[in-house]
Amino acid sequence: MTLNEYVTAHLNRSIADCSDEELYGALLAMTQEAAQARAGAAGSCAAGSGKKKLYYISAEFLIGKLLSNNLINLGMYDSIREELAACGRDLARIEELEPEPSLGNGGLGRLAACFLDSIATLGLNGDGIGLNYHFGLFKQEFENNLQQEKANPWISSPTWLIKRDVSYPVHFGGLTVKSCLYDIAVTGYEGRTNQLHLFDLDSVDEGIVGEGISFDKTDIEKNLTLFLYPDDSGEAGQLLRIFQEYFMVSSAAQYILDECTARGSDLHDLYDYAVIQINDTHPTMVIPELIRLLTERGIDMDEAISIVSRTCAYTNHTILAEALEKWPVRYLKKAAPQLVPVIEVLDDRVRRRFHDDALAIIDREDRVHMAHIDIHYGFSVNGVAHLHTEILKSSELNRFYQVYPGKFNNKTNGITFRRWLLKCNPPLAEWIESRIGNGFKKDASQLTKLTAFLDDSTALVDLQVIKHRNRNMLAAYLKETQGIEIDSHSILDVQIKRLHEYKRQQMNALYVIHKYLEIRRGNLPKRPVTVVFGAKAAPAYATAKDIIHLILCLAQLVNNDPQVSPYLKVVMVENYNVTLAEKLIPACDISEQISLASREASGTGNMKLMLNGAVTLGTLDGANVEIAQLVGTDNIYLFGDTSDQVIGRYAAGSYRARDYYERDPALREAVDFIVGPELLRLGQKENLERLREELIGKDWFMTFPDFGEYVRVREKAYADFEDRRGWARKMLVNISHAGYFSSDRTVEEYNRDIWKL
Ligand code: 26Q
Repeated sequence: MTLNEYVTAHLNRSIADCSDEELYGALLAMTQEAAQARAGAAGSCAAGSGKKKLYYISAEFLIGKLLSNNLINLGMYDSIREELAACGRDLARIEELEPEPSLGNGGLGRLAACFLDSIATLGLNGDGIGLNYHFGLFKQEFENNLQQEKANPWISSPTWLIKRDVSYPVHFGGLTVKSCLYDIAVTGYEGRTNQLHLFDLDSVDEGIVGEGISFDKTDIEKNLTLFLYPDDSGEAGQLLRIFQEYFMVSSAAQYILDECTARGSDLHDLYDYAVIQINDTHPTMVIPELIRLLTERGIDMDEAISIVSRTCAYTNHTILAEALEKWPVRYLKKAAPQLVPVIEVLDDRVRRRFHDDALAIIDREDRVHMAHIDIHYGFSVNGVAHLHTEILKSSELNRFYQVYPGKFNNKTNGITFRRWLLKCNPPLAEWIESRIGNGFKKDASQLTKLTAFLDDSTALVDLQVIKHRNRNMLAAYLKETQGIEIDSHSILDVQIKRLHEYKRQQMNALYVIHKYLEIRRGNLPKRPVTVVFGAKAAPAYATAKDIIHLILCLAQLVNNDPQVSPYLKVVMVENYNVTLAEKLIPACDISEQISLASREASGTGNMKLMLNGAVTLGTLDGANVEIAQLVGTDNIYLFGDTSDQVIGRYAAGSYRARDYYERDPALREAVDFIVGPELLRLGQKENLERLREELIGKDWFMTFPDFGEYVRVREKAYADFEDRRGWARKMLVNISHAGYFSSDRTVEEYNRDIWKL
């Protein structure tokens, strides 16, 4: 059916007479119908027709806008766009009307979304299960150079959410609620349609949200699914987080048991019908909850533990000790008292078997180590990049690796090329197709065919033209939506990711200060540089917010300095999200991946940027290591201490930031500038002084030892950029070798080694 036939039938009007809102509604409904038709179509699940099904449970699914993505995956995009264009209508404008579901923070949630796309594309039988947060992650606004958090309502009519007639009781201590379920169709590219199941609670009341994102943290029936990661610095916030997690996994466990029973399982063989991938520790309670439910249904404890242990697999996304969940037993007793005896049994067995505190589930301070439950009572433990998995095995989880070597495996992350190339960068996708055909859309490894053009002058010029066009598109978009002007002839140097000290946005900011001072001293760059930041800071993370404050003050200073602004511009985009990422990534020249070596589990922005022809400036951390191996050292800018050096320095406890500060005048100058008169005039003394103190007194993520080399290598990259042909060649090498980072490859490996669907 054409769009015109659809609107004629449903609205009794032609395209030309419809508003953009009406067209959006019609397209959403049409797409939803097409997706559901495919979900029901016989034979659509060739590769996934076995009886086992995957359940990917995650507290986050950062899916992004769905209209264009679904149109592409359903094969309707080109015809709809042309049909609209023929009536003088613009699909891109219509897409602007779609709110972005903000059901994730960053990498972990976006990975889950990429996996759903690949699972459906590969025809695998697998659904996602999570929560339907009404306001998702907060919306970021800048006021007086400070981050403010605002509620971010994204659920409005028309919506992709389809209410299902499914409900489960969830028992909290002293309170029983009934979950309800919404589904979002997940359309694979020329593949099958799976589902994202999002549990919610009818009694949740959006009206209780006051100023910013404040609300009564104790009124569980009204607040349970309001926000993703409410400020969890205080006890009430942490408790709410546990209530959310238990609500999610109890609903999920009941749903899975029902579905498997309906498909023929007698529950003794649950592992033949279900494999549950636990995305970080947030859904860990699904393990004790399933054990509890199986025993309730008449299976004895020993067997229940064994069944569940053969069903669940765990993915670790971090080595930061402070990010590993450890919940006081006291909290669990409040949120999910019925799980506590089960967890005690699990702990007791571990203690009797190993006699080792380091492997225990409940520690001496009565805290439950969630990851330990996953490792003992799951059959697989995977890291998300080669280096990360090796570090888990050799240090962070070494004791576990010694007792369960066979459980550990690596699955280097990936990204879906449908969204991160076809959707976000049509000019590049079309150019690639014109050179190597369209096989790369389903088999990303075919991108290596592009290496045939490494010495083809026309190809290299084409790439520069495409990049320039994308920078123009970005400039227009930022001007229109945020009032920000950028020079599309400048080098676009981009750092976009959650704000965290280990990711070291503060080191990038120190470079900006250094560059600013150099320009003021008359050392002018050959070509202007635009430094772009995009990042949200967790509401209770003071240092992260101080770093945002510094960057915003710097932007104000630099951009208004007539001596400097022709050469240097600093942009911090407001409310960085998937939608903005899709605009920034195709335009970027230099991809900042500068985490402290050993701390970034993988990174996935690094892959998206590489795929779109940006060259990485980074440390040997996470998946950067694998990027470097693929492109070779001529096509990536590496600097900084190695992970072994960093781990050694942490172990020795020998790092003293102040020594570097005292020894290195250029560093000292940049650090002191944070509290110099120029910035104090624009910012808050308290925040800026606190940040400088944090750096000199602690610098826990060791920016100072890497700073000098970072500056030198960054300057080298800028100098190399002037060899336009040489740079285009680097771009092409990066694009050609990005195929490895397709999430289709990652998901195939999960299926081969873990899920076995
Ligand atoms: C934990 C406890 C209480 C409240 C919140 C949390 C919490 C929330 C979010 C802990 C961690 C996260 C998010 C982690 C995350 O995004 N990790 C990233 O995962 C990516 C996908 O594997 C990797 O590429 C990144 O390296 C990793 O940082």
